[in-house]
Amino acid sequence: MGTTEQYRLITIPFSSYNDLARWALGRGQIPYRETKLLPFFHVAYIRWILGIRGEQDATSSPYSTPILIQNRGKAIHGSIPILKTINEMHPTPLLNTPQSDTWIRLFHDHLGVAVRTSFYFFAFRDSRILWKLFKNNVGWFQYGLFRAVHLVCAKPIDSVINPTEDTKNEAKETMFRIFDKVAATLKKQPYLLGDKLSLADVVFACLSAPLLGPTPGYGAWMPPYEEFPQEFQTYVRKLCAHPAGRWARQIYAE
Ligand SMILES: N[C@@H](CCC(=O)N[C@@H](CS)C(=O)NCC(=O)O)C(=O)O
Repeated sequence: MGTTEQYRLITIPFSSYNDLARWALGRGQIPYRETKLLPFFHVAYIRWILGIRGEQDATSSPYSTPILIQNRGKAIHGSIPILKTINEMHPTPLLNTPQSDTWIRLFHDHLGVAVRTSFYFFAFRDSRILWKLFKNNVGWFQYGLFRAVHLVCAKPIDSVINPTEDTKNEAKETMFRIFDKVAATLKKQPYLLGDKLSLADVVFACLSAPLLGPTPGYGAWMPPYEEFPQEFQTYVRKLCAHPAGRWARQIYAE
């Protein structure tokens, strides 16, 4: 990778899809600047200031984050394309790639969404947690603007960003179903694809991180778990104690 290349990462900072991109850049030792955006503002910024529109997929809009922009203007849209590009561009591949796609699809399409839904359900419902999360992750101007807009349009904003009780319950089931599947595979081998670390392992560990904390090294400020309701605390304790959760924490720490 050329040393003159400058990289800029556009994020909604607390999302684990974005942490996956940060992980890849860190692992590839690629210096970058992060532009951190709050939900809704990300659409305006990506669409009208950057003029970028990505592919819509099952889990997000055409303006979803992360987006990696190179100084020549090329934009890579999406956590998995960013991870794969960095892996391939590096002089020696960082990770094994063969046959990881089935796992990666499962984690990207289902695990990441279940983590996002679970975390946002509990964090966004409690305004003290929500405002702390926003305040500690972006600059004062963006935070103040969001609060001002929220004063006038709280209802429509909350109806878009707050998951429902039903989707939260489905997300919890998905989490344990995927954790059980991962743990069953790890009974036979140390990593998901055999005896070497692969992209699939990293995607699992990074996308799960917000529910396996505190995870030192997470690239955004996250509210302490003690401030969340009991239901959330019991849920994350179970995930952390699950064999797949213990294994993911190890991978994440490496
Ligand atoms: N397919 C995307 C999913 C990422 C994703 O869901 N990002 C969320 C983070 S909260 C997002 O930006 N959502 C806003 C949107 O879809 O406009 C990827 O892998 O990067």
